[in-house]
Amino acid sequence: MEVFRERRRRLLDLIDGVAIFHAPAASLRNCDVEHPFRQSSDLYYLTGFEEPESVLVVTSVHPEHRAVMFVRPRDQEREPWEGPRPTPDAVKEQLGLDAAFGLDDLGAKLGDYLAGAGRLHYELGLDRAFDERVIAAVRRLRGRRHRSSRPWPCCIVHPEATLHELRLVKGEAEIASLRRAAAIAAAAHLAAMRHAAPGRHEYEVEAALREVFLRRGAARVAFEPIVASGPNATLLHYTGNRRRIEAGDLVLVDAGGELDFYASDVTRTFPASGRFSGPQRRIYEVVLEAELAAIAVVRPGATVDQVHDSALGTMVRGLVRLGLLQGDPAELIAQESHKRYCPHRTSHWLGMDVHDAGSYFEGGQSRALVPSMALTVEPGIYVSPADDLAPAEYRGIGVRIEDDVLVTASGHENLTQAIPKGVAEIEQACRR
Ligand SMILES: [Mn+2]
Repeated sequence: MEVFRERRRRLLDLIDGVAIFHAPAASLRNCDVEHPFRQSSDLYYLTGFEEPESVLVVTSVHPEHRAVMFVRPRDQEREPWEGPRPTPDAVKEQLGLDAAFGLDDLGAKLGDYLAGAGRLHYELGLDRAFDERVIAAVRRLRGRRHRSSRPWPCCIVHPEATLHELRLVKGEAEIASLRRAAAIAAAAHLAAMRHAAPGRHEYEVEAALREVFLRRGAARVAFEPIVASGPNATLLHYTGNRRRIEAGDLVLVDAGGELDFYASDVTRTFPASGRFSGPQRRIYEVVLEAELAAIAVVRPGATVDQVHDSALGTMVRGLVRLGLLQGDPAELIAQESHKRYCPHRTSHWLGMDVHDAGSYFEGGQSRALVPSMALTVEPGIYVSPADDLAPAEYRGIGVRIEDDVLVTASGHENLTQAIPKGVAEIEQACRR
């Protein structure tokens, strides 16, 4: 509980006014089956509370309260099915709040909490129905501006400017969770390398990944696993996972588990039959060189752009060397000719969300890294099977290599270092 209280205290230092965070409702999958519920990262970060539809109000303007929650009321009909819901009193006690109410009180009380706040910290657009309630409360306060001198929330600020700044720099407990999530990703990727073989299906490799994640205590995968064999590896977000793996295929596996609400996100690309072909190995070595060069840049003070530029420069020089691009590497990058083969950026923040909260720019400049940020490094080269301009031997090859990297005081720590990625290591791990 103390860690969540401390986070709310730190948020209060950043807000002047009121912040509202709310959990989604359980959502319908089909007929009367629901999607598994997963708490909102912002709400969990501040409370550790996992109930759907909960609303947290953090306020610096209320005379007595700083943190208040509204929770689903008890429901006699549902409880035999879902178990008892915690009462507001229990929630107040458990979470160390100043007050807690049933959600049915939200309409009446929201205006009271917003009154006097010149700023409302709230993420518009996540949930239109909830937006309506918040906007209605704001408009009612504005309607009183003739008779009340108290500020009303004329300014609505996205949490990127406040809470997400806190989430971007990880605390000790968060780093420990990221490490554990990285360790289960390592075990899962090794299992995938052992399972992938000509004649097996992509979904059988997916099953091997999921088995490790679940068995090692991940509540769920951090995102739908990608198991892309052969030409499927050139589709960036392929998640069909139905194809039969053929001899001579590369298999690209992009998968991570979510442990204690923290994600891992790792990609490895390996030969199904245990040995790279010549063209596969040449592309692979370019991507590997780029990934190592980019990781080497990660240290306090380096920018996200510098990490990306290091990877991209290495890949474009490699693509020229292999005859996939012709010309001066710097000019090719300036003209964006690389996008044919290297269409995506190199990094994203990693944390509770696999593409974690936090802005990538600061004062119009690429953001400088500071210790305890976590990011992925994941360059890739993808040659479409239909690319008539590419030498035939490279068509249909897709390679991405991705690790999870923590910025440390002296440089970086690769949290997923243990997963094979050198050519010889990979070939060995794939041979059963
Ligand atoms: Mn990623």
